[in-house]
Amino acid sequence: MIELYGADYSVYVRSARLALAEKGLAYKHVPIDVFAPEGPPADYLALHPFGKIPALKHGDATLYETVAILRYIDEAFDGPPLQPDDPLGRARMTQILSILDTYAYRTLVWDIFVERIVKTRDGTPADEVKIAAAMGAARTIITALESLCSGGSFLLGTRPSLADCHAAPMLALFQMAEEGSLLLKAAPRLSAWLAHFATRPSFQETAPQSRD
Ligand SMILES: N[C@@H](CCC(=O)N[C@@H](CS)C(=O)NCC(=O)O)C(=O)O
Repeated sequence: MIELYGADYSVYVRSARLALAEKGLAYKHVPIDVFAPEGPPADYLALHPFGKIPALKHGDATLYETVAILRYIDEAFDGPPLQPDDPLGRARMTQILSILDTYAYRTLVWDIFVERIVKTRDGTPADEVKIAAAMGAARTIITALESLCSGGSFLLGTRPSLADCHAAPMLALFQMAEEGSLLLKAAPRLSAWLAHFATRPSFQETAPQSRD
């Protein structure tokens, strides 16, 4: 039995859920709200000492850090492979995963999507200075991903990989902000990939039900 801990509003949890769905694996989703006023339950820290989501349990094995979870999902179970066969393809996949974690998450999700969409939902004004300051980095991220995108149906060619699973949740939120939509329009391969990936059953099944 696989157990995945986390909230469906989280882009990182959605990456893991996308990999599980693309692999065709059944799992139990255990909700953990890291943004609850009282924080995550104290016993969750035994699974994730940094108190982030997701974490995964499989038998006696426990894992945290999404990229480690993604690799485990792909390598420990049967199902369609979610990593390229060749060394350069695998290196490109790792490069994209690293760009997403190191540069994209904070800039695209927190500095732009959360400011422009989440904060303004309840009437709080967006921090325009923060958004403007993030735009240079956002442009660099989108340009880099556009140049790494193969132009096929998936980021890296003709079958889905962990790169798609990790990139789609972040870019889908970014695109909801007008700044994201404009930058993505100038990246035709990346936009076409995102539009295509968004039609996959895995993406539709993992749409956030609660808050983004
Ligand atoms: N490095 C972690 C990052 C996970 C992460 O930041 N998750 C967010 C939700 S999308 C979180 O738990 N945030 C809670 C917080 O920052 O307090 C991973 O790769 O899993």
